[in-house]
Amino acid sequence: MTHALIVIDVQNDFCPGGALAVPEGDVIVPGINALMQQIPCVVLTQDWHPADHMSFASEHPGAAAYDLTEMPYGPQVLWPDHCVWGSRGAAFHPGLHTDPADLIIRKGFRREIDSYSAFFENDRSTPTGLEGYLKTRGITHLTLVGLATDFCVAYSAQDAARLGFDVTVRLDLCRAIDLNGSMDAALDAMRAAGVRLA
Ligand code: VGL
Ligand code: ZN
Repeated sequence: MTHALIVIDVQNDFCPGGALAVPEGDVIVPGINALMQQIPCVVLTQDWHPADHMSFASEHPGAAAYDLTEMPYGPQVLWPDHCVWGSRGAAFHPGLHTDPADLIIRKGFRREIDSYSAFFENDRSTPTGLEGYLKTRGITHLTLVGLATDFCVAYSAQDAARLGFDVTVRLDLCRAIDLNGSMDAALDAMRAAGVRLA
């Protein structure tokens, strides 16, 4: 078996003090750095939006952050402006070791469509290319960690399982937003998809 560690969105805006702060988002950083030493392939993802991204509530007059809206591809939570490309908020947490990464993959860079998953945009069909990268390297097993458990980690884990990878999510190295029960729903969805929760 060949194993990769996928580190989801450990960026300043998802850590305390950031625009879309996940409670305790920063406490997982040392554990993730340590795990990088044990897995031969490390991939980092980076949420990377233009300043006028359609997932931002500020692009929808009258809408508030955390409202739900309908996009052509389905329901979409509207977020505070976050991870604007090139900004400090979009940078990795300064404590995260980025040198061990073989690949950094960016997502959410098209204005019209959000991308929670590291594999597909939110239409669930436009690929990011990560599947091809991992499969051409012969990687069969994935461990996922990062932010946020109930959005980008959960979407990535379900897609990875659907693509045939053996997937483990290290819940101790993830933290959640937990919006209206999204954490329980995400755990159920990951279990149903055959993801191992550790
Ligand atoms: C995320 C909301 C918006 C995440 C990214 O990384 O979980 N959540 N963009
Ligand atoms: Zn985002």
